[in-house]
Amino acid sequence: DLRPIRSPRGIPLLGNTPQIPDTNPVEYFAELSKQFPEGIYGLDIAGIEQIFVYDPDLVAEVSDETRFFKQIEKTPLQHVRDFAGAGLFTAHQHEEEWGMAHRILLPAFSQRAMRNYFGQMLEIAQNLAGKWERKEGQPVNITDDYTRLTLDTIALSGFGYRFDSFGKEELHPFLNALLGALVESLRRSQELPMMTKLRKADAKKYGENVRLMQELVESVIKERREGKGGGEDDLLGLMLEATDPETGKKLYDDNVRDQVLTFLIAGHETTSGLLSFATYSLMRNPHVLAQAYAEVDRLLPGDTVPDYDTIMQLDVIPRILDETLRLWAPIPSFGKTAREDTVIGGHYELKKGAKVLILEGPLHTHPKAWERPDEFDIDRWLPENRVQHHPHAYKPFGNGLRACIGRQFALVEARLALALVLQKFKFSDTNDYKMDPREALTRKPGNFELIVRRRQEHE
Ligand code: MNH
Repeated sequence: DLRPIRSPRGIPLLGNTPQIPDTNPVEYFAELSKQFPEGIYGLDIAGIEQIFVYDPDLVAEVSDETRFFKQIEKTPLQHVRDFAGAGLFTAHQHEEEWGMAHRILLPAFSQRAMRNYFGQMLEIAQNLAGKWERKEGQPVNITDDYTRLTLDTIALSGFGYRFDSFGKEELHPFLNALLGALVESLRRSQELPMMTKLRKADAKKYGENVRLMQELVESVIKERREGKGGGEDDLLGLMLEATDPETGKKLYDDNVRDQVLTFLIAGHETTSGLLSFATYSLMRNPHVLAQAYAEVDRLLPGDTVPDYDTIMQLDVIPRILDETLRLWAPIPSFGKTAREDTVIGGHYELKKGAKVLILEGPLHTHPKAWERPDEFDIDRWLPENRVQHHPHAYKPFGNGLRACIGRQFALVEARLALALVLQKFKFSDTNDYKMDPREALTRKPGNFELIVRRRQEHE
């Protein structure tokens, strides 16, 4: 019983391309999903048929790695590859570089390995707290400060490199270059190549942004080669020295450059978004905020300095993070490609090479899998409730072999940052912030400002 994959009506030759907004395309895709309750629809974007999937049972099939894989060519990631090269995130599955780096770096991301990064994570979290203490009673841009936190944290713990972002008023030029490059690469993936060729000034700016990022990375590597900063067993140490157990080879020099850039990007953008959306969600859910305050006051009374074991004992804060990742996944979609002709859900025919995008927003709120889907309810994540979840209705870290390698790192860092911030501060939202998500590969709240104040005893 084959059924067609439905689509909104497009225009001859151009298909659906003109309908797709330049800003926040994934938000638009999520909005469209409401017209297709069957959990799947298609769009013709710049000549490529793109299938969107968000029914948990369809996602379960697309998560089967014998049938689907992560493809880079002819997806938005082919443009991200302009600057991230054969780094883990944008490497082709068949490329030798992916397997080598994956095997070399995986042990550095195990739960056990997290203890080694804790000192650096704490140092940077304390820099954030120090800044907010100096800002007493003033509005701070929450998202920008979490971006400073996560960028400084991955750079210091991964590469022994200090951005010192909290010492400066302006965001580091690396971040502007990254944003510019991400926006341009996303735009290229949504237009016909002939349109890209016409935008000469944008191409020049793109080249400059990419060069700025690569030069920074080269200076990080150079510092290490000259014996400055960091230990031998951090990420950069492994990238430069470790041999892959399977091939017996070390990573190639230009691949080290691609990996460092990849980790500087992938290692901060998303965690910053997570912390920002979590803070926003706490402001909107005072009863959850109260639970979080009670937890930090119990485990970290007064100005107790958090240690790793205490952070791992937290219970409310991790559930806040889980629920935030459900409603505000920082990477709102990820793509998979059919290895062969196949049928999903018993009805929908996909040809070999068919491109599927999993839409996390609609998946994470699908009524088949979630009760009161729009409610921020951290009790879904109590152990006794967790076991009842649909196994494929929650994918904030992607799926399978190409799922996020930095998950534990992100979660330890975010637990610590949120615990320290809640131990010391209260927020007030005098401007009545309205959520304004901004997509650039990942999404974060735009212009999210709150007033920060030091908490007093019994507040
Ligand atoms: Mn992360 C892949 C989400 C934090 C490094 N990450 C992915 C994917 C998702 C994702 C989704 C899969 C994308 C795809 O299929 O195309 N990552 C997150 C989220 C957070 C996060 C939601 C924080 C919250 N990621 C981090 C951190 C690091 C990191 C922190 C590094 C320290 N992530 C990666 C890398 C990959 C990845 C590297 C690519 C892995 C691979 O393909 O082998």
